[in-house]
Amino acid sequence: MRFGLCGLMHITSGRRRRSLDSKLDKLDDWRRTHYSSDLSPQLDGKESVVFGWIASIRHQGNITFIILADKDGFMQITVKRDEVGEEFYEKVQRLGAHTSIGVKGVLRAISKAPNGVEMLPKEIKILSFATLNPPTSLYGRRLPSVDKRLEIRAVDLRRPAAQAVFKIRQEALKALRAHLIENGYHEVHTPKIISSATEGGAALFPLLYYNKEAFLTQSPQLYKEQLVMAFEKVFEIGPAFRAEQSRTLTHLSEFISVDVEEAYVDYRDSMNRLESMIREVVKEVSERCVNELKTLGYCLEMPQEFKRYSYDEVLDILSGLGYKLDWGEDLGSTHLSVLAEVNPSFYFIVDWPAQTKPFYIAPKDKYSKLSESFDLMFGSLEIASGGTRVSSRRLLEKRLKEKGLNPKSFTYHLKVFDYGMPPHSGFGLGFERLLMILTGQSNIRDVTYFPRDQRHLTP
Ligand code: AMO
Repeated sequence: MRFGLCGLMHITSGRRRRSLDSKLDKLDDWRRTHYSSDLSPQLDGKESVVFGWIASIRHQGNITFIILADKDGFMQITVKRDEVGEEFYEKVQRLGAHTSIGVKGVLRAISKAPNGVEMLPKEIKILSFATLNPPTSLYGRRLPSVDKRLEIRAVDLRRPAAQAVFKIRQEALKALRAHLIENGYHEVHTPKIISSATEGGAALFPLLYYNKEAFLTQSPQLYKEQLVMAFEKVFEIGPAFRAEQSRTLTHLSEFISVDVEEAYVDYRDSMNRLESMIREVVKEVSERCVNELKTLGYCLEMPQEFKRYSYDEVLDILSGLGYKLDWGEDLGSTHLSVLAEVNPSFYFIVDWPAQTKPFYIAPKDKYSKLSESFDLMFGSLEIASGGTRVSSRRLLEKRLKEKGLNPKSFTYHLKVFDYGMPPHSGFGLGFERLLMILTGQSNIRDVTYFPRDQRHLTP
């Protein structure tokens, strides 16, 4: 059986698979000496062992060029028939894209190859055959739909553009964590199985917890607030679950929430922290992911400042553009699109009516209808929200009742407030939404390894 250029024949029968399995080599004591990123012309003449999967294979006369991909990039294996002998050469002719191999050989500097070096192989191990054609081409300009690609997500993630997105994800995560730890925040983990809603009753996933009803958490809100009593400055980067009723390009049923909470500060400090954290992440990503951003053909321009518009100012702007909104109403998608034309980059909307915000957000003062709250926007996309918290038990109970929630369901939380809850403030940031902005992707599923939404419970 000969595999075509970059392609594979469909070999689906069990007999065929068994026959291929019998042709596989064992890893034995072969171990990698170099990743593609370690290779350079300086290694000319050195022995090396490399592993990876075949990104492409091209036969040209008596030479076969294999482009081998590993976690860091690509390398070239140049198989010359007269140097490797017939048996080796025949073995190579059986290879096709996505096959996993190991190669031992000598490195040779050559300007045309990736990293300026190619490998002239001496031994090869075939470690697994790809027996099906993936539904997506790695290099195709026109991508199949996300739904199609998600069917074999593990292979779809081998696309250079996907690799670029997820390397940026990794760098962004590192930068977020480093920024918070360097600024004195303590990383925490809070329960994901909880007994009551924190972000309103509608979007909860119920589950059976022994013989009781429980829920997957919508956010670590109440726990992060409790933890400031002992640790003052805390953060968590973890999953949050929302039973979203609509399918959009910006909502997941399970997303990663970056939650920050701090004692003895208010919402102005939280906004400053959020802005400096995002600036740091953008700086790190643009410095460390130059190649990845180039692969994506994307560059994020940062504004001089993150402007702060009050809710009332936003209403005035919208009204000036012919979009009337009653005071106290939340902004709809049309309003957000209009605002995105006024400010397509990062900006805050602050001082929201208390009625639009959750029970734990503090009113501006005793008689005000406004709250000490903010949303961080990027054009029409909300990336984060936060605010000063209610720190008095009496007021929290009142706010719960106003929101139609039963204070009894929150007894475990309310009683903490009897032991001297300090004033505190914080925010929650949708990590995937931030990534959409960092990578220029328009569908949140493209920045998520295995997205969960109404349609996807597998893979
Ligand atoms: P909120 O509900 O606004 O606030 O959520 C915070 C941020 O999380 C992101 N987000 C989502 N991302 C993807 N899919 C979803 N379904 C989804 N829902 C929300 C958004 C949003 O801005 N406890 C408060 C935060 C706080 O006050 O600390 C909270 O969860 O980017």
